Amino acid sequence: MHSIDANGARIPCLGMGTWTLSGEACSDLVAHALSIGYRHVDTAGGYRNEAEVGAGIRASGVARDEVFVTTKIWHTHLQYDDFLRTAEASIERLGIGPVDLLLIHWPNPAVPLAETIAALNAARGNGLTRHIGVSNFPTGLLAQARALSAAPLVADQVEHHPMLDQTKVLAACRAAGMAMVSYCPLFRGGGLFETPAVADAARRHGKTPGQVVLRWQVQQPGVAAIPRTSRKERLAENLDIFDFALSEAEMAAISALQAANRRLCDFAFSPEWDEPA
Ligand code: 1BO
Repeated sequence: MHSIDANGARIPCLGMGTWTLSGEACSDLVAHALSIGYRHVDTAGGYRNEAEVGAGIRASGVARDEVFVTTKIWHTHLQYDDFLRTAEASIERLGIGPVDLLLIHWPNPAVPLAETIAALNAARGNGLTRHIGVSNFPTGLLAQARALSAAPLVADQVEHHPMLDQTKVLAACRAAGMAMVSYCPLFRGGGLFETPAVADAARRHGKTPGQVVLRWQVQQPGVAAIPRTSRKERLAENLDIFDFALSEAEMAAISALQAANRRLCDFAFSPEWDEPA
């Protein structure tokens, strides 16, 4: 598995997203993912499945230090004490010791960023996490967060797929030595798989459209992707992207689709996003 070196963190460039997974099915799927080679699992307090994700990791038998585990703190818990209490509760629920990466899940303008970044650094200092970062931070907020943080931020996890222009966030992450981690990386069901850029590349390489899109993700320096699925066969399909490469022309044709700039995850509490490049 290829990894990204990001300010001291080694982040496997393909991970398992767990948003919407729950119960025993979640634990089973996490254990299965690790058994077939996944080494990066993403969860969040807001997903309400940390206990199940932790159980799956423990059940897999894969050594803890071989798996890169991320969790995130929901935007309603960003005040200093609340943040630390919430982080401790997440670690407790996971039951696997410190996580590898702790993220602020969404910014919250009602809480001074300096206060939350101080708490994030304290969580690292207290040994709750090895590395820290942010999620859903557009470039302006990312710059502020970096300036406020004593420890380096290692990732910004954002929605990213060929139908959404995240050129500016990716450039900012690269300039800062950070990884950009793509959630909703496949834009599945949104018409992307039927575009000639994706469908033709899939035919040429004997791969599925989903594999082509994931390959497009991880072939970009500094990008990791965390597709989610509830199906075991899809887990295997998503992982099978390291035996082919897209040509420069194929990468460019898929990247050109970003002009559509369609976002799946936009909520009342979302920050003001970057304009397309
Ligand atoms: C609302 C959750 C978005 C991805 O973590």
